[in-house]
Amino acid sequence: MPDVTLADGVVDLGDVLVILSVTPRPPVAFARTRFRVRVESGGAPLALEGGRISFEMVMPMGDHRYTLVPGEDGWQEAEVVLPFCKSGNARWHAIVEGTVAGRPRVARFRLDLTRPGSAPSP
Ligand SMILES: [Cu+2]
Repeated sequence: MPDVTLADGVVDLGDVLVILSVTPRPPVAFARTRFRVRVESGGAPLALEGGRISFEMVMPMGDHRYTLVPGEDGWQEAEVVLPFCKSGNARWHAIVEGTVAGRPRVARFRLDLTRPGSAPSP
């Protein structure tokens, strides 16, 4: 499963590629984070209809579902805020869903949230 914590991730679904890009990197818990999705075939962007992205982790952490809206350059995006799990587990899964060329598609990625204010003290 591609890790999008520090770089764009690509899932190859055979006939299409699903690319997920996160800003900023690494993503920080409780902070506004932009998730951008692009679907390509042969280097050309394809329309993703009904695009959405949801987030889950090992333990139930509430409902985190977002509708992807059109952004720049053929990307679709969502502004997301994710909590930091009290267990200390930073690992989340991002699930991108939608319809491409009439077929439902699902692509799964993983990411690790940075704990807010976790910069090392001097
Ligand atoms: Cu938790």
